[in-house]
Amino acid sequence: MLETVHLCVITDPALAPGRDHVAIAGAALAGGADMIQLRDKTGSVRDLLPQARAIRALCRAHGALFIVNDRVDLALAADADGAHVGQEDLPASSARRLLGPRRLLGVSTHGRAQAEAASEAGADYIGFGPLFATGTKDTGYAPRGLDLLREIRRAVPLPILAIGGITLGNAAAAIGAGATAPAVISAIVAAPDIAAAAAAFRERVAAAKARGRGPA
Ligand code: TZP
Ligand code: MG
Repeated sequence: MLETVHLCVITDPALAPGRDHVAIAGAALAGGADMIQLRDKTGSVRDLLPQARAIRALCRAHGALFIVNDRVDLALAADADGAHVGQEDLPASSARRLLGPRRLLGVSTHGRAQAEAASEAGADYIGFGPLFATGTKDTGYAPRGLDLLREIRRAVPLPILAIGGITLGNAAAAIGAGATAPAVISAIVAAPDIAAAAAAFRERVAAAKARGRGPA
């Protein structure tokens, strides 16, 4: 399932006034997202749990994967498909132990050594970025670019979600350089019509996958 993912949408209510995580996820799924990541840096786990459970149900109904960012406890409590940790969160090996062998573990990476370490620690997929410039998160990293994505594609056997500044205009390039799928926040969540934006991405990614990868 991970290998065939086309579009991961990451929920961020700060970019979608009047919409909560569930509404964002519902619209993204209606447009064709096949992976949702719940990402909330400020809410209490008590408030997030019912939203996570609602997204879990929506994802099941759409046959989509549901991943919780940062919080392995929330992922387990909501019966999510998995959790996604960054370089400053629980170490991947600890997250893997908590999640068990069946749930998915994603790890954010910014370079080749981190990608290889994530793979060795038992990640099921890696996030790689920021691929392009983004205003959504101060990552502390310059844009990593397509050449490094190609290098990581060659070095690591896992699915790669490209993240950071992904737009309708550059998503195909990310796929061509070896990404399995884009992970998108602002270009979809801040769009006036989230479902339509997700549908446009899905189509763009499907077309790029049909064309196959460019030269390594
Ligand atoms: N991690 C690396 S870049 C980023 C995260 C969470 C933000 C991506 O947001 P956008 O709006 O799709 O550039
Ligand atoms: Mg994190």
